[in-house]
Amino acid sequence: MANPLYDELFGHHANSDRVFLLLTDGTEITYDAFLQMGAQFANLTRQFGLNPGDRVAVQVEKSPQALALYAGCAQAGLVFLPLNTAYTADELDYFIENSGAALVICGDWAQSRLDPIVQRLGARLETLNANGSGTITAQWQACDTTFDTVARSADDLAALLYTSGTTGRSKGAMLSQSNLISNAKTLVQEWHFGSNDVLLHALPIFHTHGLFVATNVTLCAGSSMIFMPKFDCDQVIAHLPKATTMMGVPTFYTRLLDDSRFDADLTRHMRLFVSGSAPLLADTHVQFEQRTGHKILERYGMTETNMNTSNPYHGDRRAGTVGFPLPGVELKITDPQSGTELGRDQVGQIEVKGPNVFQGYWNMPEKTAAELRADGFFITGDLGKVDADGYVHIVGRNKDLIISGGYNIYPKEIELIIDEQPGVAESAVIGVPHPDFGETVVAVVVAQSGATVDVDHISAAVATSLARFKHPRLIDVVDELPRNTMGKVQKNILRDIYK
Ligand code: MCA
Ligand code: AMP
Repeated sequence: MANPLYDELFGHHANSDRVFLLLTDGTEITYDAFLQMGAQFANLTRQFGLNPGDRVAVQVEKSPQALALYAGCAQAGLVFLPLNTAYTADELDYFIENSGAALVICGDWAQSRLDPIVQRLGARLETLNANGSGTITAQWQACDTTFDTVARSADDLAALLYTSGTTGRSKGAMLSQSNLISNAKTLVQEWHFGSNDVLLHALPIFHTHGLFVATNVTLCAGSSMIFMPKFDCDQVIAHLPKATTMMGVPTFYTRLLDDSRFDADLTRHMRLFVSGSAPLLADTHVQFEQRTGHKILERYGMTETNMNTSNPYHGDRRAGTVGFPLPGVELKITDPQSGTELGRDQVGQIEVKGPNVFQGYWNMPEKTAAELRADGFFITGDLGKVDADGYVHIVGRNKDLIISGGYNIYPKEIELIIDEQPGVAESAVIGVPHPDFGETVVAVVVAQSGATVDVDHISAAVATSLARFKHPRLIDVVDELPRNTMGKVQKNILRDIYK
């Protein structure tokens, strides 16, 4: 029966003995072996009583089995909900409750903290560890390696990915099957992926970049991936000779450039390096070309939209730009106040429309309406312009967002916790330049009159609630925050002071 996502990305590899995953210990996993794992998981979900459309929340370390959960969900018509392994119990509680996930899969390390949450919410908890062990493994190994693919339509939901919001509450971006398929096909074409490609995959698989860009493109093209547990410079340098392409966040490339072994010889055989998720400094682009002779191809995307623009494969890859709208994607620059479209070289908010644009936020119609216009244009919250040659430049953000090492951090989420702490009158959380992560988090705190603020207490409170990558690296107590005449905190002044 038809299930476009499964058929287009996975199903056509059935019985293929081509290598899909190359692990760092030399193990090779064929497409067929991978699909069998996925089918076993799909069978298991049926035994668990899950029905098409149910959400499966997954907070597990990167492994072939973890990726097979995605294949199994696609085949069984379940909605895949991957979660950052850094998220704390507080964060997970919200995602599980908000999504109404029927099944939650986590590593052994997270079981005790998730148990009370899933019990309260009436979900089922299973475990899967990085080495493939876990409560789920024995059960799925007893399952059939074939599964009758559940019929779905291209409009059905394939995945729910949570993205933080300016109000501090995360929103589940609903991605349909056709959102994912259309983008994967476009990227395969635009970046010339073929079955002979070997992608070096060092990204996490719980976000769009590692899952829907890197993995879906590989699946769509029938290529192979060198599947690394995480980014590690030594490992990347050791395995690069077997790769033809690599995708990464800017931090990957700056870390590689800091290593003298990364040079033209090591990369001579490579055909493509792609960067995204955060701005690639023009300086990094230039340094990379000088060192290796390769021009990094920078592209621009979002959780809500997958990829929107890309520098050209053939043609001039311009540093400091994110290239042209992808085929089928309309992009316009509008005035943030009036919504009127602006002309070439004028800076405004970036809006996009196309088959890649999501279906709205899960159970949040008012947030959907605020960002997704009735005519299909999505207001990205990024500020940019289109230059005379048609290249898109991202020049800033209309949303209060920090991007650290490719992870998004919404200041409001941190401010809400700091403001609740004893003696705190108010706080402002900002991003400041960081040589490794691009940006890092600084919290500026004002004490209530006559009170003293305990910075260690604030750190501990933030650590209890929020993932490590969101923790302020500096908490500074000041007398007052700079404000404009309207009384709004001027974060630009704070950014200048703390940079
Ligand atoms: C780890 N830490 C971080 C980050 N990662 N802190 C801030 N920002 C981060 N990104 C913490 C660790 O918990 C650790 O804490 C300390 O910083 C140093 O860790 P380190 O070992 O240096 O980090 P790492 O494990 O090497 O990780 C850095 C990384 C990783 C490799 C850059 O963050 C990463 O893989 N980032 C990729 C993110 C990504 O895939 N984004 C795509 C989102 P402690 O102090 O306790 O030791 S999708 C997206 O944005 C859109 C759609 C798009 O366009 O792609
Ligand atoms: P997320 O919603 O977590 O997927 O993050 C999407 C955001 O990352 C975008 O709205 C941009 O602000 C940022 N982003 C992604 N790619 C780029 C890029 N190439 N240059 C600058 N910012 C980027």
